[in-house]
Amino acid sequence: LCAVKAPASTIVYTFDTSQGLGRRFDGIGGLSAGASSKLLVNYPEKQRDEILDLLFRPNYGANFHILKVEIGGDAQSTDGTEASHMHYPWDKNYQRGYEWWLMKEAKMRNPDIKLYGLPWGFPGWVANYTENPYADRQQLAMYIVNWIKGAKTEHNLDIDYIGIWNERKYDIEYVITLRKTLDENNLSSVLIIAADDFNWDQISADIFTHPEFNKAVYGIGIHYPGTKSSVSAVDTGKPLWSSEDFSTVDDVVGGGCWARLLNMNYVNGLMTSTISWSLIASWYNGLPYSGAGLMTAFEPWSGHYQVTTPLWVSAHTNQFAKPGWHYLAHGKGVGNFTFGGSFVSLQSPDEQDFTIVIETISHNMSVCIRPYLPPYTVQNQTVVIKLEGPLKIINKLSVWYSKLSKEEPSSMLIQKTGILVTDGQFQMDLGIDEIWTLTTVTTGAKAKREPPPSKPFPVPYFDDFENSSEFSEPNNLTPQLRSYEVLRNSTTQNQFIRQTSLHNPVEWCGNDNHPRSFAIIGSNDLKHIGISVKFNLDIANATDGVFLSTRVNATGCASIQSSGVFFSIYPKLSKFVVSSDFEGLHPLQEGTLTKIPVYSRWNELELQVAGNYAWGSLNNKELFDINNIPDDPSMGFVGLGTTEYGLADFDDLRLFEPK
Ligand code: 147
Repeated sequence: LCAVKAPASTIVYTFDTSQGLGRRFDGIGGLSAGASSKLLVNYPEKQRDEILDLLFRPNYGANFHILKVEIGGDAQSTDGTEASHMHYPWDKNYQRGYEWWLMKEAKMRNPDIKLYGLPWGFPGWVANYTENPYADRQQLAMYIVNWIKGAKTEHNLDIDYIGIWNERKYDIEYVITLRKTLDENNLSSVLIIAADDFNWDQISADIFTHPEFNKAVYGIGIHYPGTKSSVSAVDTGKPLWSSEDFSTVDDVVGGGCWARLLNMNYVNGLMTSTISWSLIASWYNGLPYSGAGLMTAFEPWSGHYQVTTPLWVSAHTNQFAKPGWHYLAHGKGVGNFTFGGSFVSLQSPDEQDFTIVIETISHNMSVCIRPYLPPYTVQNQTVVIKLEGPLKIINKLSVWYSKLSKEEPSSMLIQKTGILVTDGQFQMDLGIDEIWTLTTVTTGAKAKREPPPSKPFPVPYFDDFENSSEFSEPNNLTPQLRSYEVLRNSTTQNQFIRQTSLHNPVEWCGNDNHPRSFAIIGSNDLKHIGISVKFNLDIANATDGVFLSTRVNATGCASIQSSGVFFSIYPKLSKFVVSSDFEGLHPLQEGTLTKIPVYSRWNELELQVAGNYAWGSLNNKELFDINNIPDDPSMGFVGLGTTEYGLADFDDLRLFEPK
């Protein structure tokens, strides 16, 4: 005999707009920050367009409402550095990096998408070479306003929202100064979200105590709130946002995490926007937080990408509700089901469209990277939904369905037969780990894409940077400390890359203050590998030396702790050092560069590593040939850099099998 589990009793849920609505919905978004889009820009055009369509094109894929981007600060911001628009006080350049490009691609596909900028770090000068960016508040405000103005004048992009300093302290006086400076520059439409940190009560208290600060702050944005806000935050009356959330690997559980957040951030916390770090995991696999995006694309050389669960989860909300819609009131279309799971409902401003999003994701299928998720249960249940008041006229709802599963392939964003609503009422059987969108919107669609197969990073590899646009970041080469960009010699027309920053930035990591600059390339499993590059130090403010490395095993905020093989040359000291660590604290061999001229010319530096052997040369003169390379780490990225503050030019970067 099989015991049939008694179904949980049917509960009736009433949805009604006649007593008023809930908060304004501000939209769901993704973050391109921390060099998270580094590899995307380098994809073949066909796949690049497919990916951008999947992210931004309305009624196609994720259909994001908000694109939040880093305002580059020449500082490590998770998986690399992003370039500043003002490396120096005298410098202004709005062609660097990939965020301008990404914002334009997003706007091209969806002119209604909202843009939000936020700095992680800053070039040192912004803070007068202190660690405090608020040392000169007006200078910082102008630096930010310049970025917003550059977006408009150089790219015709209107920035909608601007932040303070990612996950670091805000300064009340600065926020007021920023508001004033925006207004003085005809940018009153740019709204301040503060302060992208972790504490609802601190900023709420400051809003209540400082009237000018209160006026300056449009909305409160908090990171990883665990679906909760606070009484004081709600009492400010300001829009409350989860302005960074998720950070979870984009597998099924990541999808479950994202589905739960998109509903519960409003149900539990009255948050009207949720923004994922990251939009797309488009940095090398093996860098920090690999795969923590709403989809993945880290193989520009093959064109391979992965359309993952969280992308389709996004579509359940994003295709069927828009910023400017309103949530229904709690208890009248927003809430928790008695036997687990949650529902939100949204209505368009003209009251013509109506959408319900239901999720019944179980605890183990919805764990995010942070914060801790207390246990809860979800059961199979039958629910009756009663549409009352003005909603009673609805007689049909389109249905989109997803079922998350670890055992079987999940079915994502499947259109089901529509529900016929009779007398404002219908019944549904809800299973576990499901997402349902019930909507009057009829434009929903699911894109179908066949990405090409995955391939390893290609070796041999060569880049002379002639095919990059000037001021862009070098393809694939990912700066970890300070900034590298493509430049053109106006006489010879030769393109090369330059390490551009002269000082430590105001850091975001808080531990990577180091005179070396550093950029990596390849893949984290390169074992036996050669790297060579041309370099030129015949420039003003040049560094004292440069280096090559292999088996780089620490990146992101941990870059300076990397082990591996590091071959540094110091032409002014006429010296070279081979060390087993980034900082050169563990030398394996040292020697002199006697009689090898380095200045007033391009030079060639080469390093090869195989097993415990390493050999290196400068301008084809062998400098060392050693056999005591440690076994550990046995593999890693390859890299190049400068040994000191200062500029250096590089060209003709080559990776090859060791000879
Ligand atoms: C955030 C950053 O803002 C992102 O750039 C990215 O690094 C992301 C990765 O999860 O996280 O930084 C955080 C780092 C640590 C915590 C929260 C946010 N934490 O431990 O609570």
